[in-house]
Amino acid sequence: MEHALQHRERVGVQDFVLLEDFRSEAAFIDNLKKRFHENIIYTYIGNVLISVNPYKNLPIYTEEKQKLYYKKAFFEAPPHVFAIADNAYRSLIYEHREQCILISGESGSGKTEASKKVLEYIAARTNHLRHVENVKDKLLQSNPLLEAFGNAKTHRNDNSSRFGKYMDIQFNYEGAPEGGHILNYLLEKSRVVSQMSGERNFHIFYQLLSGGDQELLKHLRLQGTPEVYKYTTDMVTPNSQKMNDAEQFRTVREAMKIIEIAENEQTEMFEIVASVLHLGNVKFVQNDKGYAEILNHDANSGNVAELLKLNTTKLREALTSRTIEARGDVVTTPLDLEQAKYARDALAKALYEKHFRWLVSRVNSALAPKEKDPRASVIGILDIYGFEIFPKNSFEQFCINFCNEKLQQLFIQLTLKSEQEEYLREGIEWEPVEYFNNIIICDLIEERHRGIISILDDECLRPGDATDLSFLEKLSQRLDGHAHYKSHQKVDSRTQKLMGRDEFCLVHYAGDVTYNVNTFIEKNNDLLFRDLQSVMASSGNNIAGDCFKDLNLASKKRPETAITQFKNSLNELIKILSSKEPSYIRCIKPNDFKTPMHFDDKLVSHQVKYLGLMENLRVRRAGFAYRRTYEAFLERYKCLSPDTWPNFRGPAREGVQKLVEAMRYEKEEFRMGNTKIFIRFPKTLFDTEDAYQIKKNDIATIIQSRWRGY
Ligand code: AD9
Ligand code: MG
Repeated sequence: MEHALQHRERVGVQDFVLLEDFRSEAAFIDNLKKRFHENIIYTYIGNVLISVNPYKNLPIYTEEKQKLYYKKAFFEAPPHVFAIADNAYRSLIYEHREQCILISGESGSGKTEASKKVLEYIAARTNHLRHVENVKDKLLQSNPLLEAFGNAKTHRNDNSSRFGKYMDIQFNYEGAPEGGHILNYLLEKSRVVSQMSGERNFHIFYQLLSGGDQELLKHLRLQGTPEVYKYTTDMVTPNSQKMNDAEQFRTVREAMKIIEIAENEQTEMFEIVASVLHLGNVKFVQNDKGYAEILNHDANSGNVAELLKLNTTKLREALTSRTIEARGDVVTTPLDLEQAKYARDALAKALYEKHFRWLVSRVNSALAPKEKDPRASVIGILDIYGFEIFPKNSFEQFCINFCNEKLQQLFIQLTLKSEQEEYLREGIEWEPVEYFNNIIICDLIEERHRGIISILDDECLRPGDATDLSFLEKLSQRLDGHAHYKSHQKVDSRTQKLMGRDEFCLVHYAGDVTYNVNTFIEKNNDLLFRDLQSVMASSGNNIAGDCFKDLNLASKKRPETAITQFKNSLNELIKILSSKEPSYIRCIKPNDFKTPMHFDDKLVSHQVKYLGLMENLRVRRAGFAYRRTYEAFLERYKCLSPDTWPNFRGPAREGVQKLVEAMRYEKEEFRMGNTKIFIRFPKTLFDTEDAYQIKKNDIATIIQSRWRGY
């Protein structure tokens, strides 16, 4: 038999709180690595779960393993995503506190897989309950469906989510799931028209081309392989991948069935997907006046018009000219080649993105509970892109990193700050832990009238000659000297290179990121020419028509810019999350090669830093794991001492004092606050709980026997 010490030497500690050298990052990483090589991918920091992507299937998600976590406290079974799910579920059902599970980590670290495991666990966990027909299937099947349309192969992840997702699972008073709701964030729509070499467009294009049956493909006027279509041509798809795509297509169709998307709706969806492919192949020629034209026999624009039931001539006109209203006059100006290509790509992106939004709302209507339930409560799961630092960072990275600043701020508020404030309030003696509050960076980005977003919006709305560079100029004028802003005259601290003239750098909580302002204005304006909008609104394809109808063409008011929309939806999200009790899953990617058993210390160290794990551990170590009000504690555990059973007459605090004496708590195990008892180690509380369970069973026997008249 292996000695306990040897075992610990081999597999490390399951909670970093138990690490002797808890201030050392090297020891932290060593512990993760040891466990990783033993195929143990989960470790706690208190109630935060750290997960390292194993890049292989481990036998840890079976039904048996699931059962291991039913109603279990954290220390009673090895760390696991199921434990997080079970705790959240129990807190919701028994203590009536709404929950959210926040999953973060960089691309490929395992966030989406973790979120699916939570969902699967909850589905299994509630099997014994009378449940609403099909609702679990719908919840589970929403994943493959949305992934087909919203995920793509990237360098970092073969199944990378290109949108952020927050999903509420709604439970009835019995604890059975009765519905759900999804919010989606910022689909990376630029991927529709171009991808980095070696990456792919969204899965659905390839799935449809490889898996669609002859009849469907004929109807969609699609022939051949992805290489034929400009938007999917960049990567040659190997045969094995094609088979996989075809297989996935069957899964998607199955999911559509379960979500109850009718056959005719499905056809309309595929007509839209196919139209995007045809649009990409629309070619423009230059006429003798130097303007763009689409040849009459161009089959691609004809296909789009046919599939979306549009007037072909109107579509061609809208792709090659632009109507502008100036002082009451309506003027139509022809587009040159560049402008026409821009208009075509803008239409493809808009069509795809609006269709994706439509799909999410379609899934939501399938997940909506049949009746309004005033007693419903929810567990939310957030699976959102992690912090990104690429060699070249653009508008998208700016949005994503802003999102991460906001989530870090929420983390600080929900854990670090509130933790320290509570000790203060309760008069508990303790050593404050230093932590960096990133609110200063959030303000730098989003403060009204002064922040980067305001400056960008002002520049976008300014009539005349606003350019990316004039935006950068304004940034530097207004923000130079800010501790977290570096203008392009400075040196990039990460690469030690002088920044380019079109770059600025933000000192994020997770590190310095240099952004290139190129296309900021265009992406933020997110303009689709009106002519294209009104053509699309006339589409006889119901979904496409619906997608574009909402846009109020008559309104003179400018629509909100992309970044302001994003900011607003993010602040909504933060509001939702703040009202819930959070659990955290922090995902780590062990290597850049998507391979098992390879643990890259440097890569992991970087993630440990920007996930703030060392800080997290320091706060946790310094603090008390559990706390309860004296009243609640006394009420639950009063049977554990004759002094307090069956009732204690006097202040609850004194009752609890009697209880801890009876339980022989050691001095360092607990503190008595103003209104609560604080317990330092989880085990202390669990021992107490065990004693309570034993006693409770005794008492139940006594009461039962009395009742039976024995
Ligand atoms: V991205 O930001 O959406 O690009 P994620 O979501 O963090 O990213 P994902 O969950 O998609 O990463 O995981 C990437 C791949 O790693 C998966 O497709 C699996 O092949 C692999 N993976 C992740 N977690 C596990 C796991 N627990 N067990 C086995 C895993 N494989
Ligand atoms: Mg993902």
